[in-house]
Amino acid sequence: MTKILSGWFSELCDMWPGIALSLKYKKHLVNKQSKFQKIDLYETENFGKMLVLDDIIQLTEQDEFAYQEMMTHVPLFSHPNPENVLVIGGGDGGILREVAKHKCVKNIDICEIDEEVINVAREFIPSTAIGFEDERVTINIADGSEFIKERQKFYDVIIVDSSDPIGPGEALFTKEFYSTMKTALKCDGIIANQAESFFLHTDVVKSIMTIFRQLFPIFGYAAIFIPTYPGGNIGTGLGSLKYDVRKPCRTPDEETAKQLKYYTTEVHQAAFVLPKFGEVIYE
Ligand code: SPM
Repeated sequence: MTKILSGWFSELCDMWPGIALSLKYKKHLVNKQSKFQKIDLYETENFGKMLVLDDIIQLTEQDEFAYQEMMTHVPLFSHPNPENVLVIGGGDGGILREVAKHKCVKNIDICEIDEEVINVAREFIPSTAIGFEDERVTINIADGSEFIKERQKFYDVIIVDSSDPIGPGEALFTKEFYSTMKTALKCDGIIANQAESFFLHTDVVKSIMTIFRQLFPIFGYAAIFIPTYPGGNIGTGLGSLKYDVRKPCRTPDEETAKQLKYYTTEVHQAAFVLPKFGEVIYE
C-alpha cells in the first residue's frame, strides 16, 4: 500500500492510473493476509468502516447501500417471481441483506471464495453481515467459477458481486465463466455483475457488454453513483434470457420501499440512460 499522507488511505491502482481516492482514517483495525488476498479494515473519519481487499476499496458503511441496492434490485425487480437466487462473491453480506428484502425469494445461495472476508465482515461490519442471518441463506465457500458448473437450470437470478478483474476476481470477467453461468440459469433467468465504471474503464465495460450480447437476447448496463469507487461511479451489467431488465415488472411494497435509500422504480429505468459518450460501450 502506498500512503500519500499519514493517517490517510490512498487507493492507487494500475487500472485507474494517475488518480487516487483517499480517505482519512482513525484506526486501522484489521491487516491480515488470507489464502487469497490481503484484507484491511479501517475506521474512517467520515465514511464509517471501510473494507479493503488487496489495497482496493470494497465498501464503506456510508455509501455501500448505493451499490448493494442497485446490484440486487435491478435484476430482482426485473423478474416476476425470483425464488432461487445465487450471489457469487459478496462476502461482506450486503447483497444478501438486499436479496432478503424480496419475500418471494425462497432460497439464497452465496458462493464466496474467501471465508476470511466473511469472518471480518461478521466481526466488524454487522450492518452488511446481517445478510448472512436470513434463514434462506446457504453459505458455500468455493470458487464461483467451479461452483456454478454443478448447477443446471436452477437459478432465477445470479448476482456476481466481484472485486476488479485483477487477482481473485479475474476469472469472473471471462466469456467462459458467463457461458457456464448461463447454463445455471432457468430459461427465463437474469444475471447481474459488477461491471466497473463506464467512465474510467470503457474498454472493460465494452468487453463485458460484448460477452453479454453474445450470450443473452437482452442485456444492458445500469450506472450507479457512489463516492468511494474511483470516479464516483460504477455499474452493473445485466444479461437476461427473457425479461426486459430496463423496465421493472414488480415494484417495492410499502414496507420495502421505506427500507431503500437509493433504488426506486424511476432510478431503475434512468440508470440505463448514459451520457452520449458512454453509449460507446454498446459498439
Ligand atoms: N459488496 C460489496 C463488494 C464490492 N464489490 C465491488 C468492488 C469494486 C471495487 N473496485 C471498484 C473499481 C471501480 N471501477
